[in-house]
Amino acid sequence: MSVREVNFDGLVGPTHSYAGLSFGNVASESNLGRVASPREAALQGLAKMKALRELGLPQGVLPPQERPAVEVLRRLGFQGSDAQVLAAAGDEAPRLLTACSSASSMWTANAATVSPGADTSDHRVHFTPANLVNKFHRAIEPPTTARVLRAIFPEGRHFAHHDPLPAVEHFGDEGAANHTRLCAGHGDAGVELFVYGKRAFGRGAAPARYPARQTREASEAVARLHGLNPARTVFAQQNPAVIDQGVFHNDVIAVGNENVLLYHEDAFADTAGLAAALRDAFGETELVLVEVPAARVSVEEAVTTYLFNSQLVTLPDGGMALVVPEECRASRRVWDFLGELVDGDTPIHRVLVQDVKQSMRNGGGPACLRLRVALSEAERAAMNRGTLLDDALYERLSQWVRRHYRDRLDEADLADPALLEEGRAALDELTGILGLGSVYPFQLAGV
Ligand code: SUG
Repeated sequence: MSVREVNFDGLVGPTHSYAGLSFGNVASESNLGRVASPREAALQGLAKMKALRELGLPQGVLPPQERPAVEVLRRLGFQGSDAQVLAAAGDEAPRLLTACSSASSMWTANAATVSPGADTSDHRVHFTPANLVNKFHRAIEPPTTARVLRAIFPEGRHFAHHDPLPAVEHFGDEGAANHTRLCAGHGDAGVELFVYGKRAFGRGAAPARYPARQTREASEAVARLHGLNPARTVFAQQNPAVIDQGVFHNDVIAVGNENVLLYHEDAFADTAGLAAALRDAFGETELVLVEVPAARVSVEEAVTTYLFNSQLVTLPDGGMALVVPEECRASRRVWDFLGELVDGDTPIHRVLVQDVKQSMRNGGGPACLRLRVALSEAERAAMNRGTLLDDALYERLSQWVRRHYRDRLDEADLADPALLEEGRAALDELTGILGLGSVYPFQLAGV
């Protein structure tokens, strides 16, 4: 098995907080103002990475971003020393400071869309960082995301990097959260499924209450940039009614792996049309479509438990496991459903429960926290391997978190210049640990 899927999880950053920044994301809005524990959040994330590695799966790490984003505050007119910029923003525009402090880059499913070499016309792995224009606190992520991805996967023979799409709503792009790759095996040419919330210019159906964060035009542009085969590329609209119930990304209501797609009955605008298009694009290979009826799990239960925001992974000895958040076990109906699923006749035979509560309270489940990159042996050899988790790196990162992270953080702490300094010291050490070179604004200033 020379091509393997590597999950790159985002390490939670030292400013993790509950700021109610994501309109349309029910958990984010309802936890506004709760005291957060950046340390616990980062350790929960690391524990998940370790658990996946213990299943025998390769695991990677993506670093957090520099926050508060002082350089963004400067672009918005705040002046003086870094401490003066923070103090002025905290006084005059506290919500702006909060947005510029979000640790939202932890949700690396939104970092980029990735197409492996088996799907692209030049056989390189293609990366397009998501522009995340729908939310200001996330729209400031792409420049650092792009630098980090380039530092890990050097542009050249094996890897191709594109610029994020133009940063306007017309091309709203949320990355892999709305992109699923289906294939016989990770090394085989796949079918890439792009799910969008609406068409630009509001043609056709669109949600009424909450925003559609991904446009069809954005998905089409990414597919073109990556040189995907049109016969093996499928575009499908998300059901606008579920966006209005809090399904702000498709990965909140569907998850796929190899030849299996697990999805809620109400996930798509035209499920029958999508099933036919996928079967057509898949050709000979057997496609397993597992539809969860609304009568078994309601959309509301899907949103509160994040059943579909689980990681569906192929185990080294065959068969698939579903890595679900603890909230699934707390729901009798969802837990019963999972019991039946693993005993049933789909390839999914195992459930692994992970506690990622700190992230869940901001609407980020296990699948949000990881970016999937299928890599051949040669590609794994060509990448920066310092980001691949082994026992030693897990230990080092856990200690690094314990040394640098605060145990509690609320909004009032964000203007504290000591927090900025602590964060920079931590990130400077981290880029050394991961062997990334200089990727942060504070490291690049004056270079
Ligand atoms: O973009 N939450 C993130 C959650 C992202 C989940 N990702 C996927 N489904 N793939 C978002 O809405 C909330 C931050 C706050 O409110 O403090 C936030 O950004």
